[in-house]
Amino acid sequence: MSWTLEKILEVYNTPLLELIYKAQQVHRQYHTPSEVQVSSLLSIKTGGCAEDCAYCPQAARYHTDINVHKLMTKEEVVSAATKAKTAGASRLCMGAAWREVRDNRDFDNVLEMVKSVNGMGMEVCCTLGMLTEEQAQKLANAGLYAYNHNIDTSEENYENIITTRTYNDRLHTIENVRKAGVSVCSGGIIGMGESVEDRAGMLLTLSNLDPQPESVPINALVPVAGTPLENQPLVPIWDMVRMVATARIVMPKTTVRLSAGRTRMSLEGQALCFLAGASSIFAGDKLLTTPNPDFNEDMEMFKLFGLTPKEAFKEVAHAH
Ligand code: SAM
Ligand code: DTB
Ligand code: SF4
Repeated sequence: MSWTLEKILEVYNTPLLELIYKAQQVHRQYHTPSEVQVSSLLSIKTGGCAEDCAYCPQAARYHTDINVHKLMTKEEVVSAATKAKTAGASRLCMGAAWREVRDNRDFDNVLEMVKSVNGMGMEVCCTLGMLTEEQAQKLANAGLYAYNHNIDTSEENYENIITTRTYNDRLHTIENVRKAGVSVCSGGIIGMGESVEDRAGMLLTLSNLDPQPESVPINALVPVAGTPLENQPLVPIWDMVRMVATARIVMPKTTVRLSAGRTRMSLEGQALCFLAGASSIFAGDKLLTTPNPDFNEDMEMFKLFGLTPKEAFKEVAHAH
């Protein structure tokens, strides 16, 4: 099915309970409703980034209170991965505050980290900024499972959020990841002051990728002091539910991740997001630089809702 902006807006604006019901129907057709993919985030290089992403505490130009550090060692990464795996995460996502990957020693070290974590039987994901086709291939050869590269918002709204690169730069990296045979993870953020059309526009771009991304993270902005978006009001949970449900309906096979912003969501709110088709979370008490509910809290939530963490390397159950 090929979506248009109008059709996506119509889905987004469906009466709320009707929308959740429709999304849940699609969800059950393509996914096992009790399974949730659990990823753990690790910031392997924090802060000092040259880009001007208005939401980001790691951009060097904003004065934020974060613990800036250079690239971690492989040993530090393996120890963090072991902890995450023991706690129940099947995927480790390593993030670096880089504009793009450069062909230097740091990149060679990242390739070694990917090999090690893959060797532990975990799915390895990286988010390192822009990549060339060759770099994507090197990551694939090292055993990379997925690459995260968000488009963040609509094409029209992009320059209001980021000026140091273009929407096309983003799409180009996603293409390079695809060519290397690595699973694509791409989504965005709501609560940055965007319009409903921008939200639908972002989903339109993602749904038009061929094939559609295997995973789509939906983040609620975490406003960080010192960034241009520090005073943005809290995203209503209903917007999050609508966004998750719409992503679920327009990209039926995709894993929709209820990503940043969960510390300010109630359990009831999160339950509605799972009903609306979210089937993945970031677990562990830290996202990249900001707080997240801790593992035990999330396992309690899973128990309460009757959810179980999905094993590594298991395909989503596709309907025929
Ligand atoms: N530098 C790389 C890049 O930009 O692709 C990788 C790391 S970057 C921090 C990964 C993603 O985190 C961004 O694309 C954005 O969607 C999300 N993100 C960053 N800061 C955020 C915030 N304050 N609230 C919600 N999401 C955020
Ligand atoms: C994604 O979409 N969200 C994650 C992950 N991909 C890399 C990052 C969220 C970051 C939230 C702000 C922070 O902790 O710095
Ligand atoms: Fe840098 Fe990524 Fe943050 Fe943008 S989102 S400032 S590219 S770390």
